[in-house]
Amino acid sequence: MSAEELAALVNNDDVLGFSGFTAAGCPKAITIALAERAEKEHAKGNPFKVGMFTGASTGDSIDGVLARAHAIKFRSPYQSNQDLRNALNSHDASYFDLHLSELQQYLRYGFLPRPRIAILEACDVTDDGKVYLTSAVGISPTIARLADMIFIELNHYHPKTLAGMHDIYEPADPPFRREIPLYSPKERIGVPYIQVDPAKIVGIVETNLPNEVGAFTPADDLTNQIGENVANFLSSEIKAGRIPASFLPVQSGVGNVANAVLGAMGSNKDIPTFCIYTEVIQDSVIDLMQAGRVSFASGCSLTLSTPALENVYDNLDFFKQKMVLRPQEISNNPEIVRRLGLISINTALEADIFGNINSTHIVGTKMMNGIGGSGDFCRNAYLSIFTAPSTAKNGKISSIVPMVSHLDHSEHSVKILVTEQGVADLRGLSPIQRAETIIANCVAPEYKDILRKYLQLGQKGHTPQHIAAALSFHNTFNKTGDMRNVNFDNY
Ligand code: 0RQ
Repeated sequence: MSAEELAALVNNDDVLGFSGFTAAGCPKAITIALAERAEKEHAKGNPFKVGMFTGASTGDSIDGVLARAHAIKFRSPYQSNQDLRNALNSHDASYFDLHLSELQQYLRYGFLPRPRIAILEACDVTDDGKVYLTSAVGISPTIARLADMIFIELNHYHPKTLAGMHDIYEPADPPFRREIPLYSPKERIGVPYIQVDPAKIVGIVETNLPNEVGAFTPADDLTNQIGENVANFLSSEIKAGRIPASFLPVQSGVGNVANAVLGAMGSNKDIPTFCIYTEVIQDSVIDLMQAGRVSFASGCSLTLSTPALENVYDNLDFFKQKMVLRPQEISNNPEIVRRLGLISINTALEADIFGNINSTHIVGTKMMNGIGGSGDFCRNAYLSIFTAPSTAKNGKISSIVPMVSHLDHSEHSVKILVTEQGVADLRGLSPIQRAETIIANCVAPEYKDILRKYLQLGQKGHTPQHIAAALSFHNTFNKTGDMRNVNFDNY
C-alpha cells in the first residue's frame, strides 16, 4: 500500500506506537503522510492530533514533521527534536517523561492508553507474521502485540541479512514474572523476530531510506579531558582492586561526551578489552570493536552515523558475532544491570554540590530531552558515574550549583562526578564532605569561591543548605544572564 493509504486509516485521537530507538529503526514514510493529512484536516477546521509512544527519541520524519504539523496530542518517552521540544515547552503537545525500561510494562499493565496502531520498520516480513526489525528494537514487541492494526515500512536500505541481530524476549507480568535468564551480555534468550498475527498486518509500504542519525561533533579538548579523567579513574579502581581485573560491562550514555569517554577508555592500556551492555550503540563502539578493544556489545539500537552503519552492513558476518539488539525493557532492565554489575556513565546537565543530578530541565523549567535510560542504569549500577563540562554558555552557567533546579537522580544514585576539572569520588562521604570534594575537584575556578561562600551560609543541620539562597545561581542567571554575578551579601 502507499504511505498515504495507511495514513488515511489513522483517526483523530488515535494512539500510535512506533518501532525504533533514537533515530535508528524508526518509520519515516507513513508519518510524513500522516503529518500532511493532519495539516489538511486542520485547514478544513477539523481537529487532528494523535498520542505517540516511541522507544526513545526518533528522527525528524516522526517527531519533527508531526510537531510542525501540530499533530501531537501527547508524546512519551525521551525526545531530542528541536521542533518537538518547542511544542512540549509551549504546551502544544503534552509530554510525560519516564524511565525507558518501564514503558513496555506500563503499556501492558494498562497504566497508559493502549496503542491502537503499531507502525514498525522492518527489513523482512514473512507470510506467517514474522517481522524482522532493522537497526533498533525499542518497544516494538509490546506494541505489535497490543495493537489492533500493524503498519509496516519494509525498508530495503537495511539488508535482509540483518535478521539474526535481534533477540526478542518479553517477560511475563507479575505475579507470574520469573528472573530474566540473562547472565552475561552475550547471551540470547529469545527469538530473532517479532511474531505477530498476520491478520493484524493491514499494509506494507516499501521504502529505501537511510536512518536520520546526525553526525557526531568530533571530540575536542574539553570532551577528551573528561574522557581521560573517567578512563584514569577506572584504571585506578582496577589497581585498587575495587573493579575486577577482568573488568565489568560498560553502559555509556548518548552524545559527544559519551563518545569521547569510550574513546579514552579504548586508548587506556590499563583497561582490558571490555564488553558493552547499554541501550545506544554509538560510532565509538564500532571503532573499538574493529580495534579489538570491545569484545561484544549488547544494546537496543545501532545509533550510528551513515558511514558507520554502512561499515557494519558491509561486514555483517563480523558484527553479527559481536552484537545483539534487545527490547528496551531488557537492555535497560534494573535486574540485569544489578546482576551484571555495570559501570554506568551518563551525562548531566547540572549537578549540585551534594551530588544530586538534573539531566533534563534547563534552568529548572524547559525540557531538554528527557531522563532516557539514565535512571534505569545509574540507580542499579555497580558504579554510577556522571559526567558534565564544568560550565555551559562560555562560563555564564556553572554546571555545578548549590541546589539542582530539577531533580532526576538523587545523591543516593550518584557515586562519581567527573568534569574536565577532575573527579569527585562521593562514596561514603557525608553531605558536607561531598560538597567540599565536588568544589575542590570538579567546579570551574571562577565558581569555586562563590560555592565555598554558599557553603558557609548554610544553616546548621546535616545538609548545610541555605533555603533562601539555594536557587540564587539560577535566579541571578535569569536576571543578569550570568551566574558569576551571584551576590550573597543580602543573605
Ligand atoms: O545548549 O545546544 O543551546 O548549545 O544544554 O549541552 O553539552 O551539548 O550536552 O549533547 O552532551 O547532552 C544531559 C542533554 C547532555 C544528554 C544531556 C546546554 C548547553 C547546550 C546541551 P545549546 P551539551 P550533550 C542514554 C542516557 C539525559 C538522558 C540520558 C541527555 C545544551 O546527555 O539528554 O542520560 N541526558 N540518557 O549549552 C543550562 C546547564 C547546562 C545547559 C548544558 N547547566 N544549564 N543549559 N546546557 N548545561 C540516552 C538515552 O536515553 C536514549
